[in-house]
Amino acid sequence: MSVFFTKAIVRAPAPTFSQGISTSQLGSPDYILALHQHQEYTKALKSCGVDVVQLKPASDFPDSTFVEDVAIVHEYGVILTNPGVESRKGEVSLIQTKLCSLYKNIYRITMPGTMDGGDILRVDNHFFIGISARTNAAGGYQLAGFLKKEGFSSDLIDITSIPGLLHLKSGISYMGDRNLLVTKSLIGHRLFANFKCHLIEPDEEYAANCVRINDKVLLPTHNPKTNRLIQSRGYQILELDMSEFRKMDGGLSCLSIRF
Ligand code: CIR
Repeated sequence: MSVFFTKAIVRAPAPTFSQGISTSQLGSPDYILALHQHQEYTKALKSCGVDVVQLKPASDFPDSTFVEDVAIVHEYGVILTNPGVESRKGEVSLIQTKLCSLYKNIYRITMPGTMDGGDILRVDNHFFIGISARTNAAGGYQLAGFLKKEGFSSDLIDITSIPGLLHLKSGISYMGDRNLLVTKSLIGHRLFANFKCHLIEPDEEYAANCVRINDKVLLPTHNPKTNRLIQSRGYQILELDMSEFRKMDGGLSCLSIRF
């Protein structure tokens, strides 16, 4: 289930997109280009065989295109997060009606717990829960408890001292078959000792956030070494230009909730 999906939820960027949070220093995003890139992303999801629910842009929440951060969805239910920055907390109620129409089993991360979905990496029936500037230990333990009730195991992994990692999934992706793509800062971690870890070269670290969906892998453009690495594992790649989302600190995975 962690690489096989039938549905996805996306939300196109709103006209206020450039007012979202950014540390990238890559300049202000071009809104029209961002819309185009988002359409290409949505097409790519569809070509992987998933039904895509497209939510309306939400101008009150400039970061709301990064839907992955507000919910964790698995086959038995949904965990609504409590985003780690004030400006994003309202995004949860924007999406909950849709998710409540799909699942009855809804849990919530509540204060003092905070969590961004970008910190949660599912690997088969196990979840790695990144403790970051956005997800705190209280949120991590709440999630671990909800997951345990549904039969999933989990580990907390502290990334607060790793410079440049906004979320856990900024530095790691699961390709299936026990293969992880991992940045240098995470590769030797004891929690990944039982996996086949493949190093993402330092000059392509943005590509560590890629997405395996069914028989394909979505990968940001201009990462030739990572492209070769993934192809050598036998996966088919769909390259997507993510330039405008990268300017707002967003990666490929954060643009959708896949389930
Ligand atoms: C933020 O700082 O919250 C947004 N500008 C970017 C969020 C990216 N989300 C993700 O990687 N899961």
